[in-house]
Amino acid sequence: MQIFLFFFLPTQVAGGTSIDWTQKDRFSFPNVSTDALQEESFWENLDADLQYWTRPLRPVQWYPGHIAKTEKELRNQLKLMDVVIEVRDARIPLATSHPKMDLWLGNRKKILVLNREDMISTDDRNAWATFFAKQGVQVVFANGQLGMGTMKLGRLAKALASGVNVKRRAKGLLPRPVRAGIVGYPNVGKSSLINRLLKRRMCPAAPRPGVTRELKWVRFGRDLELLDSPGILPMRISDQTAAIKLAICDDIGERSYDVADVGAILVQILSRLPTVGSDALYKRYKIDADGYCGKIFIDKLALQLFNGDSSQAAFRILSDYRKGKFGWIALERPPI
Ligand SMILES: Nc1nc2c(ncn2[C@@H]2O[C@H](COP(=O)(O)OP(=O)(O)OP(=O)(O)O)[C@@H](O)[C@H]2O)c(=O)[nH]1
Ligand SMILES: [Mg+2]
Repeated sequence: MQIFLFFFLPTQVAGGTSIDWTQKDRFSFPNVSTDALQEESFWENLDADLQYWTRPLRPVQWYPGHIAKTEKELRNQLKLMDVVIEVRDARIPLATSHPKMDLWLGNRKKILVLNREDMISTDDRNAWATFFAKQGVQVVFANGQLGMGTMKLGRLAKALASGVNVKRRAKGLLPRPVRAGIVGYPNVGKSSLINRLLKRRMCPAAPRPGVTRELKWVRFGRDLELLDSPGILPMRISDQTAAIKLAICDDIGERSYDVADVGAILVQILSRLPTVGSDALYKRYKIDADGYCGKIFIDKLALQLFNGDSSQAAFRILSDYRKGKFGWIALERPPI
């Protein structure tokens, strides 16, 4: 596929990529549909486009007091864990991967949870499953809202840590509950997963980042203890394309970004994405999108519905995306 694209795609232009699909009839590739090629090229170009679009913007950074306060405490607690459950947002598994996590965990046993599995397509899910399987990483797809995957997670955590009590018995000690720490970026669904597993609302959960502010131990039956933790982000996010994805997916505090800027970028993404495209945007808002200037689109929507308030217009588009009004759309695909 990559070889085809090499011959097929025209030059990359400043301001993103330009694909001249009028050329498509001049070539014919057996067994490769135009839609598949378009989609492939969209994913290949997305990060380069995002880099170009985010460069002039104020950097997105969010490191509120409660993260600064609990990060060190969490790092110390991680040393006591038998197993760590790292939760990521299935729409952006790379952008929700903390650059220091592996360092903090050392050779501690880890389970990777891709939560919000209901918010991605089966193709996305299969692609990530293959990607992580190749890396030898144990992945559980879960839904913290409805509970799918949580029983498996509980079972897996206990199974991975079973060696702890084998060692204790050998030393003549009584068995103790397995300790599992739940860690991850804000708003990815950590507390919801615990509540679903316990079938009780033991940990506060709500649709905004920064709800859990302190570490909290809860017990699941006689043999598993779970540590809920506040969402942790790096103090400085160096990759601003990742930061924009966090903003679009509501995984970073709202005060860290300009909602109009982020909404404009989302319009550009959606209008270029073959599975959405400007037709779907037109159908929903009755405004033409061209894939290059999301800001004009937002301004038009602001005049049409919000008395010229572009923040409100941008927020409408962001919340439509988050509610799946354009279909469930992931913002990342595994690197090839
Ligand atoms: N659609 C969907 N929503 C989910 C899923 N898991 C959690 N949610 C929702 O996402 C929101 C955030 O969930 P939380 O459990 O508070 O997330 P958290 O990771 O604990 O967030 P912080 O404590 O802020 O770090 C809640 O409104 C949940 O109902 C899921 O798998 N799918
Ligand atoms: Mg929480």
